[in-house]
This record gives sequence, C-alpha cells and structure tokens, in this order.
Amino acid sequence: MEEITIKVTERLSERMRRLARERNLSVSDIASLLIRRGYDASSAFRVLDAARGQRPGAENDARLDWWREARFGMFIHWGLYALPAGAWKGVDVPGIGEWIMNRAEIPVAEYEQLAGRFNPVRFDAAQWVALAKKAGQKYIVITSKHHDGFCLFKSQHTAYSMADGTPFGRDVLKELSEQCAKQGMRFGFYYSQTQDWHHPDGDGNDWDFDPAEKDFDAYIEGYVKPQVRELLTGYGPIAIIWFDTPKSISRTQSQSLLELVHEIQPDCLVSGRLGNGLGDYASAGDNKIPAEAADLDWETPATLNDTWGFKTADSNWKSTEDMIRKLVDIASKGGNYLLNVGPTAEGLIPQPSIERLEQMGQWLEVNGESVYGTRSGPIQGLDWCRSTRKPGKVYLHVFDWPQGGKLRLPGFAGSGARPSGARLLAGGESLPVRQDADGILIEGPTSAPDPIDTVLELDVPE
Ligand code: FHN
Repeated sequence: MEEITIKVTERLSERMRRLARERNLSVSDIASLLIRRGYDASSAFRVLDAARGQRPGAENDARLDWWREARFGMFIHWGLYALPAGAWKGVDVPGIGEWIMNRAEIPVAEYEQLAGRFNPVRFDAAQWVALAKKAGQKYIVITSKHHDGFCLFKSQHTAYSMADGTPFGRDVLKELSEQCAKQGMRFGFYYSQTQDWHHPDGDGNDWDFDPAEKDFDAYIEGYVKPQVRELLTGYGPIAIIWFDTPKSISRTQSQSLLELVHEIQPDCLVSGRLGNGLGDYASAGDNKIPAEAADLDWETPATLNDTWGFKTADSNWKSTEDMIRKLVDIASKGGNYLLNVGPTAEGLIPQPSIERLEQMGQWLEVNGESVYGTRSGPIQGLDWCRSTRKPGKVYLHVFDWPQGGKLRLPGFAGSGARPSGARLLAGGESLPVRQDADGILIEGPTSAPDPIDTVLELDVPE
C-alpha cells in the first residue's frame, strides 16, 4: 500500500467520515472505494457512449415501460451474407459474417448475384417466434436492411429485396410480423440508416463509388426516409426501429428520422444508435456491459458466438451459464440484453443457438420473476453476486456459492432497509436471515442449489 495525501473539502471529509462510521470501515477504505467507483463510472460512460445515448427526458417516458419490463430480446441478423457464410471464392474472410462484402471489397455487381441464389426454403416464421418465446425473450428485432443494402422486405424503392430479387419471393418480414402478432411478441426492425454499400449515395462503399461524388442527404431524404415509412406503415405496430452505426450522420438528419418514426408510430422506440444522443434509450457497445448500474435506459446487443450474420466456421458458442449470468448482470445494472441469432441461407437458426436459448428459457421459467420488470438492485460491486429489485423485494443472484452456505452482505446501498425474510426463489424454502453490526447474514444450504445462479428472494420493506 502506498500512502498519498489528498485535500478534500470540509463537506466531503464530513461525508466520508460518516460513511466510514456507518460501514465500520476506515476513512482510507472509503477514499479508495470512491476513487475505484470513479474509475468504474468513467468506464461505464465509455461503454454507454453519449453519441449512442438516451435523449434527455426519455428516461421518464412511459412508452418505454414494456421495454423496461422485458429485459431480454432476440436480435436476428439475416441477409445475403448467410450464403457465403464467411468465405468468398474459397477464401476465409476474417471478421463478422455480415461484413463480408466490405472486408473483401466485393463489387456491387458481383455481390448482388447472391440474391439470385437466396432461396431459404426452410424458413418458418412461426418457429422463429416460438423459439424466442421459449427462450423467454420478449421482443424480436430483425435486420430489415443491413449495411449491404439488401432488404428483407418488399419496397417500392428498390427491387434488391427478398420479395422482388430472390427465387424465394416472399416478404419474410410480413410473415414474421403476423406470427409475432399471433404469438404475442413485440416486433421491431433493425435498419442501417447511414451505411449502405449498395446505394451509390450511402456511406461505406468506396470501392465502387467515389465518396466525393456522394450526396448523403439525397440518400437520407430520397431513400432512407421513404423506406422507414414503408416499414412503419406495412407491418402493424412496430416496437422498435433499431438504427445502427450513425457515423457522421448530422444532428438534423438524426432528429428528422426520430420525428418521422414518432409521427407515424408514436409508440415505436428508436435505438440510441440513431446518433447524436437522440435515441429513446442508450445502446452499449456490442457485447459490452458497463461496470456499474447506470441511471438511464440502456441495452447491450450481443452475439451468441463471434458473428452476427451466419458464418460456417464460427463455432465459438458462449455457454448457457455465461449468457444467463450476462443477462442477470445486465438486469442488475438496469439494462436489457438483446441476444443475436444468425440464421443460415436455408432459413434455419443454428442448432447450438436453439439449444442454448431453450436452456436460458428453462432457467427463466423458474427464475424469471427476478429478472423481468426488475430495476437495478441495492447490492452492487461484489464479484460473487448480483442484485435486482422490485417493490418490496430484493433478488440476490448468487453466482459463486460460499463454502458452508453462509451469505454475508454488507447492507443495502442508499438505505437503512433490512430484509425481514429470505427464501430460495426456486422451491420457496425459507432461509434464516439476520442483521448484525457487520451487515446481513443469510444462512443457506451448504452447497449451491443452482450452480449457474441461485436466486434468493428477500422481503425488504420500501
Ligand atoms: O456493423 C454492425 C454489425 O454488423 C452489427 O449489426 C452490430 C450489432 O450491434 N452493429 C454494428 C457494429 O456495432
């Protein structure tokens, strides 16, 4: 330990002394804790970048209530890139599958040819939606148009679509929207508003088109907005428009897209990746989870392996345990987990994804109460557990069960509340709980009832 001297105001020193007394710690411990928190908070800020942030005021908006309740959604990346599935002309193209056109700088004229071979005869909208339900996911967001410009929906503004450019010839988004309505699932569209490697004025393709010649505003006004209008008028109530990679989109352009969405469907949410800090909720970086609870609405989009779009060679599947813990970690910090599947060119969701999602659903079947509709919990910053809360309840999620089953908690941050009862959420067995000078002590079974996450339900008066 190194000793350093810092000067603080009288007010701060008084508060640190009080905290030290309350927690039975030294003032020096409190100072270290605060400094560490400061670092964590600054890294939380980077994960929740202001540019992908939540519009001021939206954090109190009741339109987000269903989304706050949901906590877990299914992301679907599906498009022409599922055909090459990570390899072009026999050569592996490194990186995420849906970026193959960009990474290999495939000319539009060549990449477009894939559409003639896209015939996903095994696509079954009912099965995809049923899988999301089984997994315990409460909303689906699917790529209506990714950066490669190919549209999964029928559009008056291009024939480069599943409906008009492929032998399959079906509007798969229509089929999915109908199934979502039938099975009670919220439905939303990913739409790449800035990057479009197929459109001469879209961002990102400088191997076919000269960037100096591009008219990005004409692309936004003449193509993006009319397409967003089509998506919001042809498919029933749309839960979310998930814009992505804002890059250099101007504030005026982001603002006008936001207004367009809200004018057509006032309840439709807009992701933070609209850009310029104007989203209805913030978007964390891909697969990134902030170190601390954040006082805003946010979501982590995440992969099940290392790619979004299907890639034959990517079998680096995350374990079910890892993903359950990630879901819980995110919920404990007040966020949502949008977990991706990348269907094959035949229209099938890969089996390893199905298995893991079903297992997550089985866990949620028993423990969902401690995830859905919860807020970030009062116990933060401990490695071995997470916490979520609902009125009158705190859920303690124990990842690493202590030897002997004695769970020692430091107390609840920001309140003098103490639990009046504790039980295992699975099965309901009551557990002795007491509060002493060192904090809260709960006596559980000697070994972990659930090696992934044992959830304890604590009664905590508000
Ligand atoms: O470039 C995209 C990527 O392909 C994928 O769609 C992810 C999902 O969050 N978003 C962008 C990278 O952040």
